[in-house]
Amino acid sequence: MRHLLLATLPMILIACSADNAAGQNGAAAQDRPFKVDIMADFDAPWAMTFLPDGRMLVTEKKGGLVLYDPARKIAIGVGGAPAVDSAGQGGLMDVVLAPDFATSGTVYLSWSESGAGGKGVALGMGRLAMKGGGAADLEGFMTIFKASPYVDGNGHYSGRIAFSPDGKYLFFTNGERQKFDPAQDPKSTLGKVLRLNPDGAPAAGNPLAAKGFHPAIWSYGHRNLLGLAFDGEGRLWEQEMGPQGGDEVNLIKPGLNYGYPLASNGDHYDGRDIPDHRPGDGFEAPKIWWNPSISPAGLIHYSGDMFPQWKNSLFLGGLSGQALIRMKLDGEKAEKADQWDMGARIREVEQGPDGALWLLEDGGGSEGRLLKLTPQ
Ligand SMILES: [Ca+2]
Ligand SMILES: [Ca+2]
Repeated sequence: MRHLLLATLPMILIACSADNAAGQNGAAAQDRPFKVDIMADFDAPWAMTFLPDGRMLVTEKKGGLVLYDPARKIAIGVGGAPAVDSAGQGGLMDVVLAPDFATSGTVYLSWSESGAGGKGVALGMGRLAMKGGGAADLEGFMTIFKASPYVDGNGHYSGRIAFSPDGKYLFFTNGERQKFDPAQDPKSTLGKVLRLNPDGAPAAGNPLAAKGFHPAIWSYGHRNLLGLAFDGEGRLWEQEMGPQGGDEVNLIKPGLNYGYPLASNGDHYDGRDIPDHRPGDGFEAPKIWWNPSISPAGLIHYSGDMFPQWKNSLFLGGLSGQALIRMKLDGEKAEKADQWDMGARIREVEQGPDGALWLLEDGGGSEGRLLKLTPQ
């Protein structure tokens, strides 16, 4: 049963198979420190986030926002989410709770839409409210920021959201929309990490505003930024899908230029060379890169107790790489640690309240599964 087709029903029991994903991958399961339980199946899910009570919100590419209760395996379609343009790489994208969610109920979403000039990624907020009969709504939803400019095409929206640990700032990623040069354009928000106030206005004191850059810009020279996470010591880490052979994990510092499309350890898909990162070239080099590409998706910093050996690690999923990837942090250093074949495109990673690791696959038609990883 596909819950999205029944999104108008207030409560839908997700039918999910009792198959064991670990078994599906045969002998590889023995090499893993985790077992995999299949919890639910969504329609091309994109992102998830946990509520304080253990339920989660899941976005689906075509625009569905789902409130899912893992304890009861019940999913509710949430009303009030914005209309999306889901062509190509577009859709309903990230979902993140406000730092004061426990009292405000505020939820942030990002999505792609059509507008003046073409298409772009937008950011909005609303209040999650439970209604009678088990229904849920986002009340008072409003758009608070839009990428600029909107341009034609259906790719590289990015749209990741992360709050600073002090809760004062909302960091938001805008992709370069497969247009290359906007990543270096000081007036455009494309190909940038942005720092906003929680109401969506550019934060005061951003590092390049006095030099005439768009006031929201925190760092620039990025391509398709599909993961953003703070570590336990307040550093901001970002991952981006690079050109061929140039996927990156970057340590984001204010005002720096990360090089795209002037420097990349990969090269253009049409074969044209892009100079690799070199010391002294004026561009900030990635801490980790992949060649061949793994097509990274999602990013978390692990702080849980369930897998103590994973403390102070970053995790991301691989789309073309069909993997779960762990990286080990040591201050400003990062290195590749583990890469486990998951046999499916992994779109999103989250840490659950008890320290379990949760993954979302990328597809529809029973290929958009929610997986829970716990110790073997
Ligand atoms: Ca998430
Ligand atoms: Ca290169």
